[in-house]
Amino acid sequence: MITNRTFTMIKPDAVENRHTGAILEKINVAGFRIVALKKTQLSLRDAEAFYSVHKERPFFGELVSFMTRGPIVSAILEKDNAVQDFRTLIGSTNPAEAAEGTIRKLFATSIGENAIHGSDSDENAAIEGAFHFSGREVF
Ligand code: 3AN
Repeated sequence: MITNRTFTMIKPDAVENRHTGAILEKINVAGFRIVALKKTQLSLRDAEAFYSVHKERPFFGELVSFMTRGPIVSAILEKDNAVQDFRTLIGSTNPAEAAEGTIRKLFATSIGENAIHGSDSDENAAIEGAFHFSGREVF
C-alpha cells in the first residue's frame, strides 16, 4: 500500500470561479508533488459511484448534481504524510469553520460547494486515484 499519496479534485465551483491556478500554486508551495493531473467532467454515474458511501445522506442528490455540473481538476499528490497534511491544507468541510489560510477558507462558499476534495485515508486515496487515473497517467 502506497502511504505517501493522496487524491484531490478541484470542484466545479472553484473551477468556474477561476481558482484552479491559485489552488495548484498553494498545493505546490505546501510541498506536494503532482504525480497525475487532468481536467475532466464527472458523469452522473461517475459521481454516484465516487460518493456511494454518502448515498443514504440527505445531501446526496445535491452533492451529485453539484459535482457533475461542470468540469473538475483531479490530481494525485505525493508527500510524506500526504493524506493528513493535505486535509490540514484544505481545512474543514464547512468553510465557516475552516482555519485561516486554508484552501476552503480562501475559496469555498458553503459546506456543499466547498472548492476541493481530499481523501480521508490512505486506502481511499488509492481507490480514488485508481478511479480517476490509469497507470499510464501517473508519473
Ligand atoms: P470532506 O470532503 O471534508 O471529507 P465529507 O466526506 O463528510 O467531507 O463529505 C463529502 C462531501 O459532501 C463534502 N466535500 C461536501 O461537498 C458534501 N457535504 C458534506 N456535508 C454536507 C452537507 N451537510 N450539505 C451539503 N453537502 C455536504
